[in-house]
Formats: sequence, C-alpha cells, structure tokens
Amino acid sequence: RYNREELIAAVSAGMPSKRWKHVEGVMESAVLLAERYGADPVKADLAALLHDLAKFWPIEEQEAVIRDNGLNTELLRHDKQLLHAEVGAFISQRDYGVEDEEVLDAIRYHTSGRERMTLLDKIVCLADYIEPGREFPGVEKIRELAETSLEDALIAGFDSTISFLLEKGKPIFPLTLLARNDLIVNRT
Ligand code: DGI
Ligand code: FE
Ligand code: FE
Ligand code: FE
Repeated sequence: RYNREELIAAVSAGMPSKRWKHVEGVMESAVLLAERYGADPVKADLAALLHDLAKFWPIEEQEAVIRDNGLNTELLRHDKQLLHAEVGAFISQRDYGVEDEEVLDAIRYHTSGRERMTLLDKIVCLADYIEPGREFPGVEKIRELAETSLEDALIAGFDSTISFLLEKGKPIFPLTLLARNDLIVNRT
C-alpha cells in the first residue's frame, strides 16, 4: 500500500512538470468541489492525484495495457486521448493498490464521462475542466457555474469539448454524448 507522499512521487515522476502542475490544480479544485457538494474530500484528492498518471505514456504502451488485460477494447477504435483514463484506473488498482471502486470509476470516466455519473465522477471530471491552470474559451463561465451547480457546470464543460471536437471534424465518443444527455434530462 502506497501512502499519499509515495503516490505523489511516483505520479509526478511519470510526467512533465507542467502536467504535474495541472494534477496539483485538479487536486485543489476537486477537494473544494467535494467540500461544496458533499463528497468525500479524501477520495476526491486521491482520484485527482491519479487521474492523468498514464497521460504521457507512449500510446502503444497504453494500447498494450488495454489489450493485454481485457479492458475496454472499444476504446482502441476511438481517439487516443481517451485511453489514459482507462489505463489510469487499471494501473491505480494493479500497481498502487487502490481498491475503492468509486475512486477507480472517477479515474476511469474522467475524460469521457458516462451515464449516471456518481458525485465523485462529476467532481473529478469538472475539476479537470476548471483547475486554476486551465485556459480555454469559456472556462470562466464554467468556473462561475461550478459555484452553484455541479451539473450545469459539467454540462457546459461537455458542451465545450463537443463543440471543440465538432469544429475539428473529429468523432465524438458515445459515452460523452450519453453523459451530457443524461445530465440534461435529469436536471432539476
Ligand atoms: O487529460 P486532460 O488533458 O487533463 O483532460 P481529459 O482527460 O479530459 O482529456 C480531454 C481530451 O480528450 C480533449 O483534448 C478532447 C479529447 N477527446 C477526444 N475525443 C473525446 C475527447 N473528450 C471527450 N470528453 N469525449 C470525446 O469523445
Ligand atoms: Fe485526463
Ligand atoms: Fe476531462
Ligand atoms: Fe487532467
């Protein structure tokens, strides 16, 4: 079992310092959101710490982890940017001993989202959009929404990703559409 300090050392060693800064920002934002919306801040911190651990692995290695361990091979036919989330969840369990399914799912779905996202899924996914170092058109509006509605902010986040993909003529992973639809339909 790794303690937090050891996880920080291991994860930060596996990525450029700029990406590590992003991870620190996601931890900070995820803990704030957990406190604001009644999730466990310790779980939010752990999921945030691990969420991008595989982001800078060579794509072939990410593909190999998915192929060799019976993970979701559907991902292999989609954008390579989606792989690191599935790989991150698997490595968190196998190599870092994380057994908490809530934490593993929050890592696994932090990029794509999914239908019926848990509170922790939403928090990690949103923190990834709004951490202090993030700069993209519309991020300020998403930060503002995050003050009052986790769901509205996350919908705005998915909207911005989907618009970006449309503009680039790229395919959209079905789970992202399902996640957005589900949040809208169940909006209170
Ligand atoms: O790993 P990060 O850069 O912190 O953020 P992320 O894990 O949310 O990855 C987002 C990237 O994934 C972004 O550049 C868009 C790309 N992407 C490609 N296809 C899809 C997608 N993101 C979503 N949500 N859905 C897609 O279909
Ligand atoms: Fe990511
Ligand atoms: Fe994301
Ligand atoms: Fe991230």
